[in-house]
Amino acid sequence: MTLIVHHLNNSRSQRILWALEELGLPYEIRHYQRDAVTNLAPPELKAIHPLGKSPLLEDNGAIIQESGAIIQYLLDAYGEGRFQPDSGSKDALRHMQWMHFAEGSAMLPILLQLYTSRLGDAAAPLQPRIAEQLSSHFAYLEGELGASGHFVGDDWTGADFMLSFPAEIAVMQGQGEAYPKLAKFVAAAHARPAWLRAREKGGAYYGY
Ligand SMILES: N[C@@H](CCC(=O)N[C@@H](CS)C(=O)NCC(=O)O)C(=O)O
Repeated sequence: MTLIVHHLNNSRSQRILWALEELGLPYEIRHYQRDAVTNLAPPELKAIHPLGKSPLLEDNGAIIQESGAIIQYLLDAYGEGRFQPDSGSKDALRHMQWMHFAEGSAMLPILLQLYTSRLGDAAAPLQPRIAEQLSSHFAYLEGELGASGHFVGDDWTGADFMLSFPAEIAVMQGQGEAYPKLAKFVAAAHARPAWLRAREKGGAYYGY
């Protein structure tokens, strides 16, 4: 096993470092910095993958893309049963759904809001629908967080690693009071020694 994370500062890639730290795996980080003006990834990432986006995980020369696939790969290959429910259990289905939901559903209204915010008045007709979708997705996440403070079962899983990113965005947007369970979830994640080690190694991560 030779794990390399192609890591962009201030990005979704941070949760990959967190997962690796939780798993206690050895890994190397190749750092990439966003352009100060455009905020885009530097062209060097395109030498690793045609889209030039992060995260990318390299394991013994194979490139694995997509945060959810990367975390699932790490859990399956090296987790030894940790951080995911037993396969075939009821929680396994719930876990798979959340692993996909984080990027497949939760990020869409967040990104629509980000891009349309640059259009000013031209985006006005779209804003009510985007605002409604954003709040319904955050409210759904808030409602689905169990009494344990986790999305699946009673302990940390890959689903929590994946959903930490949209939850962090809700808090960064100042919505912690509207979604107190999400705020508590983010605070609990950030108090984990593994998260703190990942933050130290990954470099700047928004205001966190
Ligand atoms: N669904 C992909 C999204 C990857 C993605 O969009 N990454 C962003 C970082 S948050 C990126 O590399 N942006 C830089 C750019 O597009 O230039 C995943 O979760 O891996």
